[in-house]
Amino acid sequence: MILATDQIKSGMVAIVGPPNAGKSTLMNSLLGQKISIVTPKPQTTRNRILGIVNSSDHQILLLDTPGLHTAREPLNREMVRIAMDSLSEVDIVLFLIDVSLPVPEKSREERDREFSSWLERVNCPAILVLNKVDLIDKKKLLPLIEAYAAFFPFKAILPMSALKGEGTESLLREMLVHLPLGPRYFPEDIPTDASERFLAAEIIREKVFLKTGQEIPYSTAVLIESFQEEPEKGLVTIHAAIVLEKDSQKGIVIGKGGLKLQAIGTAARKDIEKMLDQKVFLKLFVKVRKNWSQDERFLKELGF
Ligand SMILES: Nc1nc2c(ncn2[C@@H]2O[C@H](COP(=O)(O)OP(=O)(O)OP(=O)(O)O)[C@@H](O)[C@H]2O)c(=O)[nH]1
Ligand SMILES: [Mg+2]
Repeated sequence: MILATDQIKSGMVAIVGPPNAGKSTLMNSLLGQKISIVTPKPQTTRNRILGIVNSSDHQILLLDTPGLHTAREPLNREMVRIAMDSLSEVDIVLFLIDVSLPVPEKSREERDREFSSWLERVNCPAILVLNKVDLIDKKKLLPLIEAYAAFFPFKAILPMSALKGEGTESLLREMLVHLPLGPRYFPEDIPTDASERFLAAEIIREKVFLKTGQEIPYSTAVLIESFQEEPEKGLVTIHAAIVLEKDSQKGIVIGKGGLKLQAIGTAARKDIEKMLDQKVFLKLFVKVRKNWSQDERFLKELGF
């Protein structure tokens, strides 16, 4: 039984906002370690990913979510559903936007309508995070803050550079003001509930995003086919499939003489070794599953 005296500030905080705003970067920055993958391409995060921030007097369960956008395709609709569901299941919503993105006058109304339709779902304290302030002239901040304060009753509007870790302390303080008292839900030494298999697949997907252009990232899924640990050798052997949508995409991912796939494999192996703190033997296969992102059954296999 948990006694009232054991209670700390604890609860769930969803990080939501448009694609590429820096949600995953912020989650990693608050955690002090990399759990969520980050790339310069929008729609990198596809699932809800838990990151657990611990201290003696609080435990914050951060949920990194896929970017909110107007989605038509089945995979994107699932991603947006995951993010939207998070809005009504948490104690605090961090709504994160990229303030370095210019919004042309003619798109402003549309953008505001879109934001309103997302914020309508929020029934808990919401904090607006103005991210990427390292990229703008600080003089632009005050008018932005005033405009957003009139737009929605945010509990706070905080400038931030998630990349540089600037503003995270004020954000932490603000979150603690609005978090309820509760138990410590997870042991203190666990940074996420995601499995090592899931995180390994995400790292491989990140390298595909970083090393290929155009449509390939959005046509890529990664399935871990086997994950074998040999503790006595300090070695983990992972077989993973990079799943593409069309035959014509295979050559692009494999590259001339297999060089592209090799580069993806080497970069992924290094990060997975860091995560597991063990030597890793990573074997990548490239497979085609025609139009997998439209295939409800395959999306279920991927955990949607
Ligand atoms: N200059 C600058 N770049 C940032 C900042 N925060 C994030 N970025 C960059 O913005 C890009 C997107 O960051 P992510 O953290 O992947 O963004 P996201 O909101 O999780 O994106 P999705 O998962 O695609 O929705 C990456 O290239 C980051 O390095 C910031 O404060 N300043
Ligand atoms: Mg992300």
